Amino acid sequence: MALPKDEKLNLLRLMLTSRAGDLREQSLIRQGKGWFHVSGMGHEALAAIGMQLRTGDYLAGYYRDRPLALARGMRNDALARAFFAKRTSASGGRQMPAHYSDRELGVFSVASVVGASLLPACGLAWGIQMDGKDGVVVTSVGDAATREGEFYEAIAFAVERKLPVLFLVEDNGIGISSVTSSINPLALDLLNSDRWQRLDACCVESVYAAGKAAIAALRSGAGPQLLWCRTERISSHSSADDHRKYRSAEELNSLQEKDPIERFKNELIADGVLTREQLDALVAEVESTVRAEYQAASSDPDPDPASLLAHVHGPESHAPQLRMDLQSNCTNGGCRKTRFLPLLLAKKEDFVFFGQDIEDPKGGVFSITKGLSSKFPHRVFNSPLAEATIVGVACGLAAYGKRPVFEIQFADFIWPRSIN
Ligand SMILES: Cc1ncc(C[n+]2csc(CCOP(=O)(O)OP(=O)(O)O)c2C)c(N)n1
Repeated sequence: MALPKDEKLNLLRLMLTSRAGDLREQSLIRQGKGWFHVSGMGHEALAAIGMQLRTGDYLAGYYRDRPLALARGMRNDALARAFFAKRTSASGGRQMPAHYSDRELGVFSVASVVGASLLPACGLAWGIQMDGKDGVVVTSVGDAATREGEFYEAIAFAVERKLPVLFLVEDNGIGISSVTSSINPLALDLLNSDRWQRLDACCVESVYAAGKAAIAALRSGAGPQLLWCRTERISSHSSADDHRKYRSAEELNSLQEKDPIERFKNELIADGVLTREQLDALVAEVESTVRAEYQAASSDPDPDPASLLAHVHGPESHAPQLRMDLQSNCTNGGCRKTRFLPLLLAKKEDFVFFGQDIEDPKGGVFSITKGLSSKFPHRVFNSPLAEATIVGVACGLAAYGKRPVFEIQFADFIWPRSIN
C-alpha cells in the first residue's frame, strides 16, 4: 500500500505549494496587503488523502485544509484570488480567506463556525447513497471542535444511515490557546475507540495508507470511516493570534522537528527519490510560482458592489410548473380539492422530505405528511430528534443537487436548548 514513486514527488510538490502559499499570505499580511490568514502549516501530510479523491467525490473540510484542497485539485491561484477576495474568486469576494470552495471539484464552501461542515457532509453522502453512486465525502474538524454537538450528531447520522463519509479529526492538540489532550472525546472515553483509527498525521505514508483503506471501505459500502489524525499546528492560530504568548520557546522549537514537510523531504532523499540539489531546485521553483500567482491575483478586479445580492436566491425552476399543475385542477365550475405535497412528490423526483415523526402511521404531528411515506418510501423519511441534523443535512443534500423539504416540527425548538 506504499505510495508510488511518482506520486511521492507529486505529493511533495503539493505540500510545498501549500506551505509556500501560507508563508506568502503571512508576508502579505505583514505588508498590510491582506486582512486575514489562517494556515495549514503542520497539516500538509493530509494532502495524501486529498490526492486520492476523484470526480463525484466531495471535500467538506475546515479552514486548516489548504493542503487537502490543493491535493483535491484546487489551484494555488484560486486560493490567491480568495485571499484578496477578488471578483474572480469562487465566492466572488464574498468569503473570507481560507474559506475556499470549488463546485466542479466538489469542494464544499468552508464555514467559519467550527464543526459546521460535518452535517452537510452527511447530506452530500446521503445524496450519493440515494443515487446508488460510489462517490465518497471527506470531512474534517479540529480537536477542540469535537466538543461541539454537531460532531456527535454527524457521526450518529452517518452510522445510522451507513453513509460514505470519511471523518478526519485533525488533532493538533490545541484550540487557539486551550490544550485539548485531556478533554477531547477520545481522551474522555466518549467514543467507541474500536471504530477510530489513530494515526501519526505528520507521516505521509501513514496518512496515505489509512486514507486508501478508508476510501476503499467507503466505496464498497462499509459505512463511515473514522480517522483520528495526530498532527501539529506549526503556526499561530491565525493572523489575529501570536502563539508565543501561550506556548513556551521549548514547545515552539519542538514543532519544527515534527514538521511533516521536513520529515518527508528527508525520507525522499534517504530513499534516493531525489537529491538535495534537486530538492532545493523544486522548492525554489514552487516558491517562485506561488509568489507570481499571488502577484497576478492582486491586480484582478475587486467585486462590483452592485452584485452584492446576486446568488441570494437560486433560479425558481419548480414554482411556475407547479402553479400550472395546480391550476389544471380548476375549471370554470370551480377547483377540485387537491393536496399539494403528494403532487409535489409525484411531479418532482429530486424532492426529499425529512423531519421528526413525518412517516406513517403518524404522518406528522399535524398530519400534514400523512400518506406520503407509504406512497414514496424512498423519499420521505423520519429524522432523528436532532434539529442541527435536520438543517445541516438539508444544506448538504441541496448542495448535492436534491431538493430537500425538511420540517422543523416546532419552530421554537430550532434554537439551542440552553436559551430556553
Ligand atoms: C462555533 C464557533 N465557536 C467559536 C469559534 C472561534 N474559533 C475559531 S477556531 C477556534 C479553535 C478551534 O480549534 P480546533 O478545533 O482544535 O482547530 P484548530 O484551529 O486547532 O485546527 C475557535 C474557538 C468559531 N469559529 N465557531
